[in-house]
Amino acid sequence: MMQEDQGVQKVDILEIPTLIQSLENDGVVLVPGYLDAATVAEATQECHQLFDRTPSWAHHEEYSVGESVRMERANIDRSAFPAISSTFSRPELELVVSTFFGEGYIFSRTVYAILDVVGSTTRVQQPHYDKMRHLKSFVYLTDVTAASGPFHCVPGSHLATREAERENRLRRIVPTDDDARVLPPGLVGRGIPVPGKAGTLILFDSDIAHYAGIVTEGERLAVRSLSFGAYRSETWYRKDGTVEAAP
Ligand SMILES: O=C(O)CCC(=O)C(=O)O
Ligand SMILES: [Fe+2]
Repeated sequence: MMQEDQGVQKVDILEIPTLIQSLENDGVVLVPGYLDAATVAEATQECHQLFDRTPSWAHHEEYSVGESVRMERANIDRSAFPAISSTFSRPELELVVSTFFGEGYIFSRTVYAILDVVGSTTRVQQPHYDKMRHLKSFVYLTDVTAASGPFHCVPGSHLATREAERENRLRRIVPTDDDARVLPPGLVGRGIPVPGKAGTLILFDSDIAHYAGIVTEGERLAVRSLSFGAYRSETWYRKDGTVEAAP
């Protein structure tokens, strides 16, 4: 285990038991140096290719000022995008996901490449938890400081959210975007920034209260993948009774 810093534990990707324990206790853990400099550079090029010449298997999303491309990992052309595809296919990452979720886990199903710049405004800048629970693998491709809109979270808050969603989940109901912005009491204003060098991996349980910081200087490039437990293979519904298809 590496040192603790502002409440977010830093762990090596190979230290599975420590990593899982941090995820269970805190809902978040940091893996500095998950990607080496060469892979960061290669993944950065690949992101710009995704933004500028979006392949047919990827979706260029509406995104304020900045860029967002979503894709299913299974569809990624691995020979043209080796760095991004390998980042989310590494056996050591899969071991984290399989240990975390157990049988029926769904590994790095959906992948996003997102560029935030000065002036980017998105709903995820509001404190929230994610509607469909997942384990997020969030990799910074630029050095992220307080000025470049770091990820923020409230360590430990995933337990309160999980409790708040318990009844919904028993009935396989996902909350609305608005519901997922009503945080259990005591969490408001308690988010801490999670800065990191390019190549840092943040793993978090999406039940944690979290939000994106606002970029005031420079830009923040990041790729992320969503992994799920067996529950994601069931049919989930919105509150109005329609089927929830979103990632
Ligand atoms: O961009 C960020 O820092 C947080 C984004 C977010 O809400 C998420 O990945 O679920
Ligand atoms: Fe989120």
